Amino acid sequence: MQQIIGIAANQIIQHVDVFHGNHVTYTPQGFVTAVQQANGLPLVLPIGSKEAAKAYIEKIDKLLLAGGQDISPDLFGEEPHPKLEETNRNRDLFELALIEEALKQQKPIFAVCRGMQLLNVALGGTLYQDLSLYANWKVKHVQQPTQPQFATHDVNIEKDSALYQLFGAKARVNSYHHQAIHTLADTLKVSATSTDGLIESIESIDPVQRILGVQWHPELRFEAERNEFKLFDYFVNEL
Ligand SMILES: [Mn+2]
Repeated sequence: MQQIIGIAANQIIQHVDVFHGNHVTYTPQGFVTAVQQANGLPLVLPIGSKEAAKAYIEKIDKLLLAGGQDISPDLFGEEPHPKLEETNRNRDLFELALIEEALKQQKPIFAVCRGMQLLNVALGGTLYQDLSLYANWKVKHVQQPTQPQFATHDVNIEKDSALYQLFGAKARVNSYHHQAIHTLADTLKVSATSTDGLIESIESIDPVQRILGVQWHPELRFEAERNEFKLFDYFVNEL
C-alpha cells in the first residue's frame, strides 16, 4: 500500500518581495520529491485548527514536520531572548496539535530541524533560543552562505539507534540552525550529536512511538548525496 505522507506546510505572510506580497502556503520541493522517490504519496497540510489537525492525521499514514521559523519560547516556559528570530504562533499550535494526534493515533513522525525541536517541546523538553546561550558552542551550525548540498560538520551516531543502521558511526551533515535542543524530553533518546555536543538527531525510547528527528536538512541534499535519501526511504517504507 502506498503510504500517504502528510507534510506540515509553512506560510509566507509578510515578504513583499515574493509572490507580489500575497500570502502563500508552501513546503520545500525537496520534501515532496524525496517522498515521491521513496514511492510515498505526499500531501501538503496547510496550517489550520486543532480540529483540522485531527482530521488530517486520520487521513494520512505518516507525518513529516519541516524546518522554518523559531519556536515560540513561551511554549517551553521562557520569555523571548533578544536573539530570537521570526516565530509563527499559528504554525506552532497547529503542528503541536498534529504531533499530539499523531502520537495518539500511533502514526510515525519524521521531524526535520525546527520539526525536531518542536517535537522535543511537545514532549516536555526545552530549547536554546540561540546557540550563544550554549556554553560549549564551537562548531558553525549556520553554514550560510555555503550551499545546502554541501555537508559542513560531523555528527557522531549512537550505536543503539535506527540512524546507526542507516549511516554507521559517523556522518557529515549540512547545518542551518541557530537554535538547538537544551533539555531532552523524557520519552526521547539522542541518536546523534555534533562534535561540540549538541543534539543532532533523536528517536523515541518507546518503540510504539515511531519517531525520527534530525537537526540537519536532508531535503536540501539528498539529490547531491544519495546517502541522505536513506532517511526518506526509511521513513516512508520502514518507520
Ligand atoms: Mn548542526
